[in-house]
Amino acid sequence: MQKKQKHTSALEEKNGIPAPEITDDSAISKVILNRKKQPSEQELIRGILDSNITALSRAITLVESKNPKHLEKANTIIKGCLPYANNSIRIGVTGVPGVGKSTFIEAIGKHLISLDKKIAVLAVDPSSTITKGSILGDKTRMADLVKESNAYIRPSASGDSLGGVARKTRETIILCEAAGFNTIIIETVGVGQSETTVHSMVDFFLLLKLSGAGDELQGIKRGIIEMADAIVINKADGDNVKRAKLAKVEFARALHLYPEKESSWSPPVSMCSALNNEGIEAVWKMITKYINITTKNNFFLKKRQEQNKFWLLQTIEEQLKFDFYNNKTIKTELQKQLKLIEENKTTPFAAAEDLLKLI
Ligand SMILES: Nc1nc2c(ncn2[C@@H]2O[C@H](COP(=O)(O)OP(=O)(O)OP(=O)(O)O)[C@@H](O)[C@H]2O)c(=O)[nH]1
Ligand SMILES: [Mg+2]
Repeated sequence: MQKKQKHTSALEEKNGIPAPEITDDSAISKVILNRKKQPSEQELIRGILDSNITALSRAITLVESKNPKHLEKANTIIKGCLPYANNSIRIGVTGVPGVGKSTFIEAIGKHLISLDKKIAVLAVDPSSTITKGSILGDKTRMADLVKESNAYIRPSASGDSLGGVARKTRETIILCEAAGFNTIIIETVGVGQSETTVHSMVDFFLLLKLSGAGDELQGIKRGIIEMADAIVINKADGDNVKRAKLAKVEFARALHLYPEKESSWSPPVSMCSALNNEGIEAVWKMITKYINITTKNNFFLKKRQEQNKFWLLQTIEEQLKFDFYNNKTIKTELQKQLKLIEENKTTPFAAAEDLLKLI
């Protein structure tokens, strides 16, 4: 009750936007919870601002939909929620399949809940764009977190392109923040392009590593190390502790070779056992330290602004591509040009030029 009043007055005070005109609380919840009825955009906005999880989930489903009508609704909801977004710490967790990302997120998530935080866990999963599966699909690795009322776990959206999935995730972050989740954790597999995408939407980017796989520095993409704000060696338990310590030294040495970051933060290397809940608190302390330092030197805000600019351009690109490939004339002409290419009657460049001239 108190929360809603805060929302309403903040909205009106800050932006002069009138709050959604709904007065009867029980009616709203009933409408939202009644799955047969489609709640209006205003009802969903109000529900989200009231931290109603059903409203949040329904809004995210609209964001993820391919139906243009749903997307229009989703846009209205996002706009309505935007004044309340931004007030969170966004953390990206990456690492190869099986490194323990989900286990780690569950462990740190539980710690955060003990600190009275509200956390939302999302995923960007490049494989799901192909298989329509999801790395958080079964939620089995977060069995405890799922039960917490202060945690919201949303399996990754599927889509035709990473760009599309990324956009949906960005919008989902906004909705979760408006619903009062103040810590957003995004899991992504450290293969392909997804980590670059996630890096561009979080404040802190954490790379989980394993030890004991031969030469520690082999097979690590330089780019990911460069993006990392911290490297945490997971599964530092049992027989593995010694190797984990060695890996820690190796990684610290490797990180030393990179130039100082604009944030003036030197990415540290630490160890943990997500399974045994060891070293998790220390990771959170480290993230807090990062937030403090970068808030003071203004890098935190600057990074978010840069990310917003990047996303503006990214969205334009996605939209142009979408409009292009869904244009009827283009669709027909594209088939013709593909055939001509098969028959060696044109070059890819000439074909592209011809097609682009059509718009
Ligand atoms: N010994 C040990 N095992 C762990 C630890 N963390 C995770 N595991 C195990 O490693 C396996 C993979 O863990 P997940 O958390 O699913 O790994 P993930 O990185 O999320 O995997 P994907 O989502 O498939 O990319 C599971 O069997 C976990 O129990 C740890 O700290 N120590
Ligand atoms: Mg996982």
